[in-house]
Amino acid sequence: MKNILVATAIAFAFTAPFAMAQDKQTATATFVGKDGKEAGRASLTAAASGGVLIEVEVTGLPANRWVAFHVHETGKCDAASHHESAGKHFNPGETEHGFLAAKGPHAGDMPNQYVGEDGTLRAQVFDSMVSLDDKKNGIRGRALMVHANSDDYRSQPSGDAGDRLACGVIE
Ligand SMILES: [Cu+2]
Repeated sequence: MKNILVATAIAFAFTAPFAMAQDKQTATATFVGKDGKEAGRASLTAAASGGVLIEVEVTGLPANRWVAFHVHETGKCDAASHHESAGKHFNPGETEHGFLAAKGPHAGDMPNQYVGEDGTLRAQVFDSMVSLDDKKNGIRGRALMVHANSDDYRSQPSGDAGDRLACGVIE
């Protein structure tokens, strides 16, 4: 009897992580602000025909302005490094940055978003160039980034978007 219980416990220990594995069609991100404190969340949902819908709410941003919003290549949000830890834009196609660049855009490029009077960014953004699967354009394990300035959609390598104010690893 004792042996059966041990065997059951071992089997559970091995199967539990798979049972709890995240739905492949969805992901979440928790943002870390400039000060290292939690600054918001995002929910990501993969579309059946490709692309990912991103619903985002980030607080503590400069009010009444347009800010850049990108996917960066490294899923590491370290406020002490001013979120430089997240690396460059996610760019699996090795293209240029910007919707208005001749050889753009990066897969991680997304349109500027507006921060309201309360310093909170609330948006729903669709990036048709990325996925949540294991393919080359998969963004799970990478980072969402909100910048201090708007993206000019042309300047290399990152649209002259300024400081990195909030960063969230896509999990
Ligand atoms: Cu960026």
